[in-house]
Formats: sequence, structure tokens, C-alpha cells
Amino acid sequence: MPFPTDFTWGVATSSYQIEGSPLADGAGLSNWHRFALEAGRVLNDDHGETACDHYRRSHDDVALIKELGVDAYRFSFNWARIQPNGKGVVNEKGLDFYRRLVDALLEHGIQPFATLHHWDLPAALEDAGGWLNRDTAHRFADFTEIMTRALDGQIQDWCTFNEPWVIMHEGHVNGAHPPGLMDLAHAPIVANNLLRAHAEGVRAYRANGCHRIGLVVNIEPKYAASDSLDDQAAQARAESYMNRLFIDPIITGEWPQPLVEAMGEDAWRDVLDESTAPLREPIDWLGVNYYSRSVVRHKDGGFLDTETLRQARAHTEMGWEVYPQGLTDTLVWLSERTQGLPLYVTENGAAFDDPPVIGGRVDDQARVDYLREHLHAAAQAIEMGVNLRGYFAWSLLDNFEWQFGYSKRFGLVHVDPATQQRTFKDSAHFLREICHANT
Ligand code: IFM
Repeated sequence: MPFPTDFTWGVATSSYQIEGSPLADGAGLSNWHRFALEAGRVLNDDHGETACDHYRRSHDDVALIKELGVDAYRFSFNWARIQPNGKGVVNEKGLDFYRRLVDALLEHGIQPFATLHHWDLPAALEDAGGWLNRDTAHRFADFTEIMTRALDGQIQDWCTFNEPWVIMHEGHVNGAHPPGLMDLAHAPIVANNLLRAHAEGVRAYRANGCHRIGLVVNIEPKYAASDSLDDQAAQARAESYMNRLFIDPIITGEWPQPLVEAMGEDAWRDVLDESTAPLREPIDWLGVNYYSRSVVRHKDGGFLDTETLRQARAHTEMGWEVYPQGLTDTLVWLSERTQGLPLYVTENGAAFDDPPVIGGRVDDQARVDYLREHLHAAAQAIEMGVNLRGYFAWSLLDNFEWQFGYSKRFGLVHVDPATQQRTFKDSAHFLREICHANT
């Protein structure tokens, strides 16, 4: 596949999904650990007490990444390890864990891509109102300051948030993630606070750091089910809510109009009365997490008067349609919307019901096919002129898939939950070949 020779190849994870030992060495409680420990919140009452035991095995896992042959590793920090109460004094032992991880990556010639926040918020901050409280944005800026002062000498690529839309929607509208709230009226408040936190974080970074900082958004392109005006309008609402809400204010300073209209200006009053100028902090790159698309049509009484139609095509174990063309379309769409900002695919991958490990092998042909087709789609976007700089597969390891616990496996590397034994799946060998052939 014809990728540029300086293209970055990587794999991605996040703190709560793999680390385990969430309270070790003076760490505070995170909102996710607390939520997962509440009965009935996560499938099978799974939680991240052990996860992939990465906290105690990070050195071996870095060796695994080296063996995979990729150039870069995208990971996130558990904020409560660093600031147990979400503010104030720094827990040096927590910071040391990430210092050791970054040192090991650099020793192995692997470029660290650090995400400051991938959903695990200190529980103390959630108790103080979390993302419904404006003050959390200032706390995030302080945290950014601490991390970049400690590690910017070694980390060249930073990102503020992973998928802020998921924090807003799953946590405050749909209730499947902490704090488990269910009210669409939260959306403007939480989106505004997250975007303010992002912008304040970027400013704190610039005051301290000298490398690059970006944001990672999840994009699920929306296709109208028909040419009817109703379905086109439904598409615009769905796209505004999921795909434009965390991009437009940063790039153009505007809240997506179809969403404001759909919810009514009264629901947005406080946010609309504020200037968006502080949100337009320039970023160095944008990351996109792409998994699937959706086809939408108008439906009275549906969410924002829309409905998603299931397509007669292959779906992954998450119930997500396999649609590689959507990645090309997404990259072209983002490139136009951001006027050619450097882009990364920061996550792409699939959960499948893998066959067992037999003779040291996992034959996950479905995942190999998924990756191959999506890499072709990414290559096609590059040929069309998109400034795509890298691709990270989700995920390095089978891990804790949030409300689905350990039931969904996205790893290129199989993890035996009983022994923590790691085994390369065929998809890991496939990615290694692709990286090797293209670098
Ligand atoms: O596991 C998640 C990850 O934490 C964020 N992006 C989507 C992945 C698969 O659901």
C-alpha cells in the first residue's frame, strides 16, 4: 500500500482500559472505577481492578510494541494517579509510572503520543459537578500544565481529549458512562465546558511546551437514507450533533446551526450568550477515531427526530456496520472542514468473536480483512490530497471495553484474562508486515 515513507504507524490504548491497579501508589479514585464497581453498570459487573495488568507489566508491553514493529504508541494518563483529588498536590509515584513508560518507549525507539484525558476523571471532580461545572476546565488546564512540565522534553505529540462527544453523550445524555445522567439539556453545557477545557489546556501547553498538541474526535459519517428534504434535514441534525459539535467551534467559532435549531435556542441560551473566541485556539493536528457510519432518516419522536437504519452488510461484534468507504469520506470531509490541518487516524479497528488460541496462533481473519480494507480507504484519501500523517490501530491489547466489560475484544494481541499471557493474533502479524513494507 502506497503510504508516505514518513507516515506514522502506531497502536493505541487508554489508561482505565488496560492499566489495572487503579488505586496503587497513592492514586485517587477515578469516576470510571467507581462507576464500574456499582452493580449493574457494566456487563457482568466487570471492572478495571486488573484489566491487562499493564501498570505492573508496562516494560514487557513496550517490548511487545517493539516486536509489533510500529513507530508510535498512543496512550492516556489516569489523572487521579497524578492528582488524587483532581487538584492540588502531585502524587510523584503516579507520575513516575508514566515517566518509566515514556523512558521505556524512547529506549525502544517508539514515539509516545500522549492523551491527557481519555474519560477517567478523578471522582472528586465528578463530585464537584464534573463536566457540568465550568471549574473543571480550569482544573484540566492545571493538570495539562503539570504533565507537560514533567514530560514535554520527551513527548512530542500531545492531545487534550479523546472523543469529548462520548463524555457528553454517553455520560450526560444516554447515561451509559459516568456520571450516568440522561438529559439532552446537558449537551450544550457539557460541550461548552469540554471545549473550554480543551482550549485552556492548549493555552497551558503552549505556555510550557514546544512540540505539538491536538484533539481526537470520533466521527461516524451520516448518510441520508433518501434525497427527500426531510431525510436531508435529519442527516444535517445527526451530523451536527455527533460530528460537528466538537470541531466547528474550534475552527469557525460557530455552534452547528441545525443542532441549535433542533433543540431550540432557549436550550442553548447560556452558551450562545458567551463568546466563542476563547475556543478558537489553534491546534497542530486533529485525530479521528473511525469505526463505522450510519444511514439516517427523519422520524418524528426519534432522537432529534432521526432514526438510524440498519444496513444489510457485515457488522462487527459491537453491531457496527463495516464500511471502509466511510473512512475515505470522513478524511476528505475533515480535511475540507479544517482547511488541510494535519490529520491522524488515531483509532480504527474492530471487535470480533475471535477463535481461541491454538498452538500459539489466533486466526482473526475478519480483523485482518477489516484493517486491510480500512488501510486501503486511508491510502485512497491520501491519493485524493488529504494531509494524513499516521494511522493507529485500536487496540494493542484485548481490554476493558467500558459498559461492555471484557466481552468485546478489539486487540491485535490476545490477552488471557486468567494468566495475562499475551499472544499475537494474525492481525498483529499483518500490521507488522504493512509497517515493515511501508517504512
Ligand atoms: O474502546 C474505545 C475507546 O476507548 C475509544 N474509542 C472507541 C473504542 C471502541 O469502542
